[in-house]
Amino acid sequence: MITLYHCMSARSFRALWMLEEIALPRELKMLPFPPRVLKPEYLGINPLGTIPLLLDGESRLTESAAICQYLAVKHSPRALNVEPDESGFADYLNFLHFGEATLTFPQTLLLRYGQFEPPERRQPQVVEDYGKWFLARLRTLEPRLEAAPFLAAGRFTAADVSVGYALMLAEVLKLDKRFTPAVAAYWQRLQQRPAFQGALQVQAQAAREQGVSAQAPTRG
Ligand SMILES: N[C@@H](CCC(=O)N[C@@H](CS)C(=O)NCC(=O)O)C(=O)O
Repeated sequence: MITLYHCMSARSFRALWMLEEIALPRELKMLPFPPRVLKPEYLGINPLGTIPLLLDGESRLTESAAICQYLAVKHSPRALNVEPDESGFADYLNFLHFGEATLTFPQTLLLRYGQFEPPERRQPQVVEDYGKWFLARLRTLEPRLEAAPFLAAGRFTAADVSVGYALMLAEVLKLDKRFTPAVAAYWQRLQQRPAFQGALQVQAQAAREQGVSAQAPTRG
């Protein structure tokens, strides 16, 4: 049985969305955010203190893009995964990692210096600069999404989950109004997926059942 440690709408949402797409049985353990402060015993399970943490037998993963890749390779060959012999394999790997490494990195600076730090430590210039930085990188997807509904191999894959989460976070950060047209349409398409909707419902229900605030810290 897979166990996923998750905070409301945080990067671990990528893993939860994947699990919903594949319909895999799993145990979902909700944590308050940030767990290293509000649930220090979690450091005994994950010394990094970060989420996601996915446990699957002997396997242990703490990187959301790696979890998407792991679940796709293991449980969704030729569907959510793109195989090395398929055209689109390189695009698939590239966008799977682009979602976290290139898109989500600047977003974390907006969260920290726009919302999480106490007012006297906030940095409006960082928020402005890295918001522009994020949107400039996102714009590189526009021609691709004008030509195809998804990022790789002509179908919805784990790469779309990875990038889709960055778009979800962009909405929280109120950057979605500045999406280019094909990116905005893509984001609408992704949100209509039953598994995306299912993941939102599952985390809300699990938060209620486990006594964790259903208010995502990133939605502040
Ligand atoms: N690159 C990692 C980053 C993991 C990460 O930093 N997660 C954040 C939540 S989105 C976290 O746990 N922050 C709490 C902390 O750093 O204490 C991934 O993609 O999963």
